[in-house]
Amino acid sequence: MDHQDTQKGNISIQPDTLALKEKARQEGLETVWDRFDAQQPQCGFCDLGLSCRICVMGPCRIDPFGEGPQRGICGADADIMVARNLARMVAAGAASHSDHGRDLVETLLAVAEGKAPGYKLTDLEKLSRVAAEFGVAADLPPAAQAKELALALMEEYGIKKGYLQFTKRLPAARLERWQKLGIAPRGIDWEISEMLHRTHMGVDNDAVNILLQALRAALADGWGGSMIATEVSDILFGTPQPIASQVNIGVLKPDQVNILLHGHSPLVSEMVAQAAQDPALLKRAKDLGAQGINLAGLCCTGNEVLMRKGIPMAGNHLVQELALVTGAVEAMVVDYQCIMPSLPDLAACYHTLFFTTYDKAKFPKARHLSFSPENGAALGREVVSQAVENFARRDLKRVSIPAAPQAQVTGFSIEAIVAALGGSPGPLLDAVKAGQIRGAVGVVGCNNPKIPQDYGHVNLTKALIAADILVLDTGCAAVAHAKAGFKEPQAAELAGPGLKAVCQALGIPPVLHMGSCVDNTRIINLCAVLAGALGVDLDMLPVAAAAPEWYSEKAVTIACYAVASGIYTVLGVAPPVLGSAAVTDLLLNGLEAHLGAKFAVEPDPGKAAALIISHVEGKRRALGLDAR
Ligand code: BF8
Ligand code: SF4
Repeated sequence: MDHQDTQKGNISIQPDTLALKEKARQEGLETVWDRFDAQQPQCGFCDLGLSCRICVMGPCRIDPFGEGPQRGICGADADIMVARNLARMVAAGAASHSDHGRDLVETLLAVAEGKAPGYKLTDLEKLSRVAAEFGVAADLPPAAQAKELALALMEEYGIKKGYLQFTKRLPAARLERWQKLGIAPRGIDWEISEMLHRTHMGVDNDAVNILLQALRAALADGWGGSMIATEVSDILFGTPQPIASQVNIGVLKPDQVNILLHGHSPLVSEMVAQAAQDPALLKRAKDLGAQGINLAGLCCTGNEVLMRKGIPMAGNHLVQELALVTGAVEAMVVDYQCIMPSLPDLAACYHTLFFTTYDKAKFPKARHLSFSPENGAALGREVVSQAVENFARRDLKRVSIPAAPQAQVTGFSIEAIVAALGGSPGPLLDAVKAGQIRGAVGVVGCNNPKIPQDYGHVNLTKALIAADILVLDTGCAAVAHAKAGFKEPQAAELAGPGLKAVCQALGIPPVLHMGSCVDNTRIINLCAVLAGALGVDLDMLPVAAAAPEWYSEKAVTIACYAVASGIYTVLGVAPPVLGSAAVTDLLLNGLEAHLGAKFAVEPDPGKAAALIISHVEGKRRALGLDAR
């Protein structure tokens, strides 16, 4: 199924999406699919990576058929152009998640200094554990530990001597490979900024050399900025533990004040969640005729508060506009990333208030409340208070919540998985060795209107669990899986006999939610733990990753750090590299000799599953485990 199906109107496999898209059509409201259609045909040069607007001698294009120009005005050929474009995507993706991590570190410091009312140090055990990795003395009181840790984490962003601290979590063999290739990550900002420098006109003109730095920038995110985001979020708000919740647009309540939490960071949403429990605000909501204050998440902010608080999930990337079309949302509060610029206009078609909270992520027509660690708690209260007052303005004639919520269990941090296994990863390894579980695959990433929403995620994952492969998920993929019912313990019935028996014995679903997109670092950390326990490098493990419906620069970065970490990665959408045979060959083949892993591109979820299953069985064989 390719994007032509989408153009024929096959936009989603989800009934709630289809019903609300129809409501939008009836009300004359434009959504992402209308704009997608209006953009057809999309630019073939850009699709192949063969256009460049890095400087204003250009823009330039290269003719893929060999008849027109084969070089840009500066002399860049197809290989240079494609490599530079991909590398800049990686740099932007790494910058996004790593800057999110920086916001957490800034707040950690403010909390340690007693300047952030409403926030606290929640997981002291993790604080000590991570602080110890940075050489912080164990006998300091928590606030002092947090301060030293925050200052040490800030240094990870700058010019470091040596390599990022979290890379020490890896087997030595992996670090040695990186050092040999010159891709062991130094400072986080250093790698991102060097990537931009090297892709300026006339700097690095060797496609392979450019791509190696792209891998290093991606590793600076995966084993740096994103990992910092995950660890510090756990320290501040608690490490997730299994918790029951719900998913799909049916989590909005017709008789309550509905507030949607959208974006990526937990810093604002945690404060909104605190304020929503304030007795005075709850009383005011009741006085205005609402039965309560209902919070629901979208995208990765939704994943953050779902994992830690069980706040239900309204939907993933392609639902963000339609959630407003329910007419039942009093307020949407956003932080940053993946927030469609169309939202404020759509909110204005209803009574919905649209709040922006970061000075680095403003939207015209939004109500802007400027967040800082110092004022976060007050800001949360302000959002909830305005949302409550807005309940009276809801137009009941335009309300439609076309689905009943689906149950899910979430909250599978590594700590929670190890606890479910009885305190050590041993039983998981035993099940893998015995062949009951063949391997594990991270199915992650976005929605993309080129693919019917959730078709890729749900069908790939269904095939993997049926083949006794444990699926770990994050981001928008996780929402798709939950809506399909894969995150209920009863979903064990959908798994092959081996995985089913393990899930039933432990009372867990066959698809484990590990969090938001920065929490892909939980997956690579888990791989490092398993590799360490087996005494092998990560590329020896029977594991893989897949991003069936990815759209964003961040997803390219994640895929790059997965492959550089030794994890075979299958993409459902081709990145814009096919204009260079050399770059394409490097990604699909050449990397493997150096990193033990490579990319594949396969839009058909059935065929992607076959590739992954054969990879997992091949790795089992190489480890001397039974293979099918
Ligand atoms: O960081 S999966 S659409 S929401 S980029 Fe965005 Fe993609 Fe969703 Fe989360 Ni991740
Ligand atoms: Fe054209 Fe080269 Fe400038 Fe790119 S950098 S726009 S290829 S002249």
